[in-house]
Amino acid sequence: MADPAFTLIYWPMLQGRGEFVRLLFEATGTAYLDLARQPVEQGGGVEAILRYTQGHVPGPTPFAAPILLHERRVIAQMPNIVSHLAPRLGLAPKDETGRVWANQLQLTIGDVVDEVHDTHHPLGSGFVYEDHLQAAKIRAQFFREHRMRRWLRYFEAAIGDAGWLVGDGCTSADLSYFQLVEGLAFAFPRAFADVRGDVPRSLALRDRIAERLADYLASPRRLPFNRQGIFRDYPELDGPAG
Ligand SMILES: N[C@@H](CCC(=O)N[C@@H](CS)C(=O)NCC(=O)O)C(=O)O
Repeated sequence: MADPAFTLIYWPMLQGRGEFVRLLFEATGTAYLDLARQPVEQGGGVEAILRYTQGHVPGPTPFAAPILLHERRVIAQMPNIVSHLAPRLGLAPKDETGRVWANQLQLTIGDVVDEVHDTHHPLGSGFVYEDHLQAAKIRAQFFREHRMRRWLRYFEAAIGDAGWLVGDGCTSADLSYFQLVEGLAFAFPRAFADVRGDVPRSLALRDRIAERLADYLASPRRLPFNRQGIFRDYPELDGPAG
């Protein structure tokens, strides 16, 4: 069989930012090579990431994963990868206004992802979680009380009567929002329970996407959320939402 046209390179043990890319392929039945999840002898493993981020491969060097290889391009930055893939996979709005809006939402989802990461790593990524604990509790409480409901209400208000974030069909932004909602529900179950009544359209969108992705979500390709990814279920960081 010919090699797939698309190669994703991402940390093999966690969903992280790579999952936002993976969902585009999985939702559209697009073949892709998940390179770092292949054996090292076949060019996979963490070594695949390092080959690119350490500049051992010709072309522009990405700073971090996720990385997409497509044709002769090496593309990094999660929202940038999504905006490259969406029109090619039938997941982009048809008009330019819609595409700009979808991209804006995607970048905003990236902002939320950064904030969620900082709830458990407020001092930066150079320390183990235990070193963050005191600051993480303060940061997570702030996120729960002042940010989480606000973020979710923002996306809720963007969902139109058709039930999608942009226009009248499913776009890449919806798939990424699904992942965000799932991640928040996993990481902050208590806070999420407080907020869910405010966001019925978000929950309906989440369920619709889950249905579309049912085969993938039940497959071993979908890694479970874990404490290495962006969304981590530390009970000491959960609590009431504001
Ligand atoms: N803004 C970038 C962030 C990329 C990023 O931080 N990737 C993490 C994994 S999710 C990483 O590999 N970090 C390694 C590093 O920063 O050295 C994006 O959205 O892709």
